[in-house]
Amino acid sequence: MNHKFRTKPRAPELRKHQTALLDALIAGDQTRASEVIEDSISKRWAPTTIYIDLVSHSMAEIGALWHRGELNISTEHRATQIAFRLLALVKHSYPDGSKTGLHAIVSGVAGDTHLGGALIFADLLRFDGWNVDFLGTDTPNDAILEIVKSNEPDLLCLSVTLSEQVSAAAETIKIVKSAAPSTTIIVGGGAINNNGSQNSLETADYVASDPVTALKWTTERFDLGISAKTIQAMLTDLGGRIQHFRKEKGLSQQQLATASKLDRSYVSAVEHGKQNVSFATLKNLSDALDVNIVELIDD
Ligand code: B12
Repeated sequence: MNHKFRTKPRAPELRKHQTALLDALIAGDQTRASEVIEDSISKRWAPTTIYIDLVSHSMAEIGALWHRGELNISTEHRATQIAFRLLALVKHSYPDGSKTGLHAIVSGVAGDTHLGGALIFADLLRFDGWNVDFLGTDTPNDAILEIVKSNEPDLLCLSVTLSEQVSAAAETIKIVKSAAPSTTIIVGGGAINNNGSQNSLETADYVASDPVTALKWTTERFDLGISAKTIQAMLTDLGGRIQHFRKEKGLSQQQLATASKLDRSYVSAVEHGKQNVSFATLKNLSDALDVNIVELIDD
């Protein structure tokens, strides 16, 4: 995944954030909920961790509490609206990935009014450099077909939450595959967890409940792995990451250059992706920035 923030929290720290977020959402405390998310952003947790292990996890807990009658509908609705704002906060705090030139359409199927899952998958594709049209929820089949025919996307992603909505997804796949057979279709969402629901979706190219697995699949299917990247694109991304960490530490280019025994002009060229740096230089830079070398090169 092409972004500059990729640390993984330890299990106890993640649990602490999960509890704090759930409490804030139940209390309807937007400020406290945002603080939890801002803290994880400041710790450079990967967007997938924040989206899935924090926000999505809390929404599932809220759903379970509501289902058991331990939470009323207004509290669930309020928590959901806060959660959407949190997702927007995460989205705007992380850069989109380098452009792949590929286009995806993401939508909830007809009858499904659950927005969160589709929204998360749309954002994760954007972080991977996809150009995404996000249609929201409950999109009728003919509307999906119309936009597929006019925009000819590389990928159509359908989100389906309830098992009774799986037939709507199957119908969408049928009409899209007959009108635009080259469109790759992925189906995901809560309904996919229910055993057996996949059978009627066998004409989809990929069916997954876990968005990270689905992203990995798209990377392979569209050959977007590291080997597909040019050296220039890799150097540009490396330079961007070095600049990000330098600014985060409040260092000038001169200060970083001095600390890593380099010229200021060399550091400037590195940050602009104009230097094919050696491993030794990279080691000096990572030491001076006090970050793991992997964080500089990992895509
Ligand atoms: C908020 C909410 C609502 C809101 C939705 C508001 C909105 N604008 O989104 C409202 C109040 C409208 C609602 C309505 C209903 N809901 Co509701 N809802 C929820 C709740 C609490 C949170 C949903 C959410 O945002 N989750 C967070 C997202 C991120 O999770 P997610 O959708 O599962 O998505 C993840 C994965 O599935 C996956 N994914 C999702 N889409 C895609 C797509 C692709 C391509 C891929 C690869 C992956 C992927 O990635 C996401 C991240 O991990 C859930 C609880 C839960 N477990 O989620 C119940 C829940 C989904 N709802 C439920 C029910 C029963 C209903 C109603 C039938 C209630 C009713 N009697 O009216 C209606 C049905 C409405 C409809 N026709 O769709 C049940 C479903 C049970 C089931 N499996 O059948 C749940 C699980 C609650 C529960 N524990 O019982 N709901």
